[in-house]
Amino acid sequence: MNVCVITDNLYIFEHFQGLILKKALGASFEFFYAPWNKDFKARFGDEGAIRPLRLRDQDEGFFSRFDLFISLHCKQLFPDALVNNHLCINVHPGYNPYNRGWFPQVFGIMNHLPIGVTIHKMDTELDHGPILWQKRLELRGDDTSKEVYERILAAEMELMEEHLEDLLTGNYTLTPMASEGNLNTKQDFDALREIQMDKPATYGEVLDFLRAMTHAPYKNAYYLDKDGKKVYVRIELEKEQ
Ligand code: 0FX
Repeated sequence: MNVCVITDNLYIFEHFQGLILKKALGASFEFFYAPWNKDFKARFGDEGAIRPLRLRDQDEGFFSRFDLFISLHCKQLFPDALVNNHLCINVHPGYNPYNRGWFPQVFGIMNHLPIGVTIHKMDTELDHGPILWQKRLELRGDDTSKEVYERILAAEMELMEEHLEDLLTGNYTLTPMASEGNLNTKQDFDALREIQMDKPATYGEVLDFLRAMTHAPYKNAYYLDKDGKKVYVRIELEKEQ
């Protein structure tokens, strides 16, 4: 079996490589990243263990080389011709159908929606399609986006470790999504960043917002000072021992 893995996430790429050594059952894997991913370009170049590939420039001649496509935090949209005619599986850092799309835990913390990971068959809509396996994670009282995201990455790899053999041998059932859920885009995230100083909110809403936007080293939430300069805001939480 020939498997095409497309990823733009270094942690996942490295862990997945370890996983296939243990669980790959003789399948053959090729790895690709988005050509505009500068970090991968600098690290792996054009001919390394993972290579640049612009999916929308590919045709059936390329797609038909593979029996299975896996998106592991791939930052490119899969073309319709690919998802409609080939088995494409997405590993998504959210608990579908809640918060499909961008940064699921950020919106999960803010809007009190379930958080977790989902492995699903892809269709032409974003993070959409029948579910093979998923795992829900609990939100802790002192979590920010960063802590939750770290647990999400670990849970994705655990779920893959548990089910890679099943995936490669076709040992799974497809469960339709319970509903369409909701979808967030990068623009939705960017729209949250500037704090509207005169917007009324409860203390609870403000804390949830800051927990959701705290993810070092990223500078997410900010307000403008009297000189029009951005002042970035992060929250620090410490639970009693
Ligand atoms: O690769 P990824 O973990 O995931 C994102 C989407 O959330 C996911 O739904 C999609 N399938 C995938 C292709 O892209 O994203 P990341 O590595 O850019 O960011 C990881 C986390 O870091 C994110 O969940 C929140 C945080 N972050 C990231 C950026 C770029 C911020 O808080 N601010 C930022 O500006």
